[in-house]
Formats: sequence, structure tokens, C-alpha cells
Amino acid sequence: MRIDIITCLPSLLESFFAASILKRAQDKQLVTVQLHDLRAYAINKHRQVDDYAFGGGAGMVLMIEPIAKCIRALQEKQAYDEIIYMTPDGELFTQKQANSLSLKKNLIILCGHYKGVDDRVRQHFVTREISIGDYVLSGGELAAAVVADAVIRLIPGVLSDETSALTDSFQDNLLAPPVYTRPAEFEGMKVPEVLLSGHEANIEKWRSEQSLERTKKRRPDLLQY
Ligand code: 6GU
Repeated sequence: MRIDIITCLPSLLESFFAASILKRAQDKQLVTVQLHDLRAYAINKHRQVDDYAFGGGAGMVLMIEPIAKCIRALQEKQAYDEIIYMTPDGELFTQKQANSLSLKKNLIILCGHYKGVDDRVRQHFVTREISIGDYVLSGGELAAAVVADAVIRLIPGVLSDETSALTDSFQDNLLAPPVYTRPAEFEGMKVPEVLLSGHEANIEKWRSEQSLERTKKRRPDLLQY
């Protein structure tokens, strides 16, 4: 998979993609993440990428020319399955969307900033608009990092235990069960007996029950469908 991220603030994302699981995924060549500084595609000598909104009002709007130039330069090298625009008025991001995006080959993620992008970008270039929740961030960069992380960890081979993404919370609309590690007893607090029993079937049954219990208590909304 290849993910190209277009942003005015590449430095904000550099360290994120250079660390941990995301670094390992790139080292193993399971994914290529490339950051593109929108300013490099500016069309005037001031390196300008935003301008005042027609009709007035506070806030700057990202201009269409630098974005079009950047997207077209990328499209000359490879075709894209989706051009995603990160925006608080997009579709809410869920595990289901992460699953579907993890099956794609090439993605562009465009980060909005200031008051957003010229709407013609959304009409003519963007194929999917995503929000990560009902709150407003100052830019799409953190949201893009969230989406890329959720997608990349689902690519086969990225997680060391191939099955571990399947047992994540939300993967089956249930929260994950509690987990424990050594010591089996800490200051009188004991690990549930069944987990020490070695009885696989009983352990699976216990985990299913705990998942359902937790979901009922914490996120009953996940069960109503
Ligand atoms: Cl994708 N962008 C911004 N700026 N704010 C957000 C968001 C995205 N998702 C939730 N809030």
C-alpha cells in the first residue's frame, strides 16, 4: 500500500510516521507513506497556498491551484483508489471504514487547514471525506495520522501476531475483554482463575462473556442494530 499525505505542516507528521509500528511497516515495505509539503506546489513566488474567502468572513482558505498541481503530479506516477479529504464535516471514521481502506492500494490524504479548502477541490478531486469525531481540530494533520495508523495496522504482516487485529475492540462491534499479565497475584488482587487454567474453551467462553458484559455496560449503543 502507498499513502501520500498532502499537508502545509509536514513537520507535524514526520516523527509520527518515523516511529514504532508505522516505522516497522515501512521498513518491511508493507506500506510507503510520503508527506508532501503543499508549499512546494505554490504557484507564486511568495509560496502562497491560502487566500481570503470570496464574500468575506474570517479565516483563510486553501487555494485550488497548489492542491491540483500536487494531486496531478502524484497521479502521473500512479493511479489512486481514493483521494480522501480530512474535514470535520466528513463521514465519521469507524473501524469499518478502516477495514475497507486497508484493502486499497494507493491513497491520497489531503489535510485541510485554516477555514478548509476551496470547495471546488472537494467537488472535482476528492472521492471521500472523513471526520474523526464531533469536535474541531485546528487542522487535518492529527486526523490524517489517526486514519493512517488505524489503516496501516490492518495490513497483513504489520502486526506481529496476525490474529491480534481481529480481536481488537470494535472489530465485531464488541469491546475487547480485560487482559492480565504476571504476577498472578498483586497485593491480594488475583487474576481470574479461568485464565490460569489452561482450558482453551473455557478461556474463550469467559472472554466472550466479558466482551459482551463490557459492551452492555460501557457502549450499549454498539449493540443496537
Ligand atoms: Cl478530519 N479535521 C479537523 N480540522 N477537525 C476535525 C476532524 C478533521 N475530525 C474531527 N475534527
